[in-house]
Amino acid sequence: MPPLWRHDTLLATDKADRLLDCLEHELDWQQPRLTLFGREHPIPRRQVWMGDREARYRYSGHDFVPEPWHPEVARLAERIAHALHTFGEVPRFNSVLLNRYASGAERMGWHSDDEPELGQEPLIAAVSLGSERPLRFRWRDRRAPAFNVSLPHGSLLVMGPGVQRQLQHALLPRTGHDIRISLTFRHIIVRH
Ligand SMILES: O=C(O)CCC(=O)C(=O)O
Ligand SMILES: [Mn+2]
Repeated sequence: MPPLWRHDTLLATDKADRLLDCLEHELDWQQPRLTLFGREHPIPRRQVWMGDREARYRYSGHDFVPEPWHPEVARLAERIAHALHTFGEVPRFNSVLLNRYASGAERMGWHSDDEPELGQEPLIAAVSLGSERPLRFRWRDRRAPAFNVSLPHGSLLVMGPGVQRQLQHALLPRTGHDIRISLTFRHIIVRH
């Protein structure tokens, strides 16, 4: 698996349109509050955490109990597993974080998806729907310039081995953008 791999047309436009509409209206989008430098703020986007019941996850200091799989999202997870088959063994995605950005003002700050529940070398598969916005990457040690990866409607971006360890990513605010939904599929190590 290459570190970053993009498939621009995982979903044809009409399928991506239908999925965007379905997720926008059928999910119970949440806007949790997070504490940053001692002050509470609502996150600048909405989200739904979904997956197997035992795939619990701590994210920015909060414990998330996943919503049950929406059938369309479960189908998409299978579709991704199929697209990744050429690379050999693919983890079973047992959870997904869905992010909904109503406009270009909504965003996600710099981070790596490196929570211990994701294991040493996580493989994260991100599907983008709606307004095309770049995901910006920067090296943790600043050894090379930051760069953008463009995420078209219906595309898949896989962040493979080394990406979370060496890079951070962010969805920066931009003027003139419409709704965008991303689905970041993950494999959480379940501890009993
Ligand atoms: O919306 C995006 O493409 C980025 C989402 C992301 O980084 C995440 O869910 O961890
Ligand atoms: Mn991320």
